[in-house]
Amino acid sequence: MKDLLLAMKNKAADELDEIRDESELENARVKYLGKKGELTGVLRGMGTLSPEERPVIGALANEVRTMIENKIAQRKEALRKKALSARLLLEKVDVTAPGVCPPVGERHPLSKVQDELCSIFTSMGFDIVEGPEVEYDHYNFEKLNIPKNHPARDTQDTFYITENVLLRSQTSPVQVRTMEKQRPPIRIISPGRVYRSDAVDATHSPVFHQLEGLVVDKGITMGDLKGMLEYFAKQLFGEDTKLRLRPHHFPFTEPSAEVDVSCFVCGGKGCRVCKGEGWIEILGAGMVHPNVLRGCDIDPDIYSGFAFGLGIERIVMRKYNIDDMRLLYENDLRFLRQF
Ligand code: 2U9
Repeated sequence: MKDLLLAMKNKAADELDEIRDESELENARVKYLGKKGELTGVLRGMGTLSPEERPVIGALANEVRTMIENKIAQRKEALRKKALSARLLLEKVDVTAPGVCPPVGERHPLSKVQDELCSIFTSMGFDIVEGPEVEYDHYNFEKLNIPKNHPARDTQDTFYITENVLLRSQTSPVQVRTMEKQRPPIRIISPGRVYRSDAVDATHSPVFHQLEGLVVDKGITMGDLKGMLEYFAKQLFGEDTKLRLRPHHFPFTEPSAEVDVSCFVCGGKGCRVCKGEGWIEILGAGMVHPNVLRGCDIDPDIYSGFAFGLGIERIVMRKYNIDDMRLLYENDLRFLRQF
């Protein structure tokens, strides 16, 4: 029996050394140590041994078992290490390889200019207020002194959802809603998307962006409007910019004016950008019509206010000398990357 065990010890050691994967290792474990394994078989035969032989053979059998168990554990660890280094070799990462640069986007020129306008006005203490693009006729027209059949409805024709619900043609309803909710002093701007029933051409789009402003308080005058707009124009177009107000008519302001800045390219001498005029129109403005104030329960004998409105596309086109508005909506990266 002793010879049998010693032979098993050598055979198992040789066999285990040769093993290449974990399933073979498991087979070998069952073969030697399993219930029907070779070593178990030998141990079963120990009943036939004399009392003197039994402890000697018992100790040897334990030695063989420990050797096999240790060998299996060693082989297991060796196989695990081998598999890991094979995987590492296969999956190795070259940290010095140049990275793949993801394409990085750019802010759209319309967004850049809208942000710039907002930061100029917030630096003057204006709050930014937004409102719905789907509006009631009541807020878009009636409250702004544009009753049904008023000729101004033609120039601001928009898209109707029902007879009284439409896509706003200006951001002014946001200011009306604010005046209804809030008592003066009011100092707000409302940037946003507006809609008009216009055919697409180089200077028109049925969807465009406006920024309007409103100040209402006691003692607000046209002088305040002009001073504020002068500061705004210098911030946007440069310190040397001059301002010119031409009389105009809007139903919601009285008096009203169209506002020009001196050409920021030629300084006023006349060039291709200002088409020889020396001046460039940038916005409309005026003193809030007493009917508009009254409609929001603000007494025009106590309070007065000014308002202004500008088309953001128009400012972008002036600022970057773009001659076709459609370029702003086509999203051609060759165009957009220039700004
Ligand atoms: C309230 C009262 C008055 C807003 C104003 C303009 C003048 C103006 C145009 C510029 C180009 C619209 O985008 S555009 O076509 N806007 O000229 N907007 S005053 O007046 C208001 C607004 C709200 C309660």
